[in-house]
Amino acid sequence: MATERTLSIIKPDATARNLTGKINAKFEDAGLRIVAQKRIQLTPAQAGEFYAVHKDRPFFGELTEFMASGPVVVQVLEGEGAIAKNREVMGATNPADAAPGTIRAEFAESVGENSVHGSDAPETAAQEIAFFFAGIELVG
Ligand code: 3AN
Repeated sequence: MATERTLSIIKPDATARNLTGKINAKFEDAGLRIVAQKRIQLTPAQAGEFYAVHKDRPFFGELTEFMASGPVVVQVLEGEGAIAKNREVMGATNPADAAPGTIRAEFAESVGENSVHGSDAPETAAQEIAFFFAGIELVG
């Protein structure tokens, strides 16, 4: 399997509970390398732009408001099959369905406040990485 990069976000519910290090340990223990990382605060408009694909979903307003409610840590994870591996480490969207040991099973509070985001395909990974990072920030 090829080395891939994927975009990860540690969401406001997790930064508020000081879980950045515990979540990063899950990525690193799974063999994912954090090759870029920064802590930022999104505006509701920026969150809406990032989640534009969900703009017609009933939870769009709640989602963008939540993502702008506190700091997030945006990061690029690299590794063999990183996109699928990261989603495995994250667990299912709804923490009630997330497998034991996954980030969402251990830390997520609800389907909305679910601690982490991860890209779902190579095309979205490339777009989402470019949304937050310039090429010069990705040193491998
Ligand atoms: P995932 O993040 O697992 O790829 P998506 O792409 O279906 O899940 O949803 C994107 C984000 O929208 C989720 N991470 C979650 O924060 C939010 N979301 C999804 N479904 C709901 C829902 N029913 N109610 C509130 N927020 C939701």
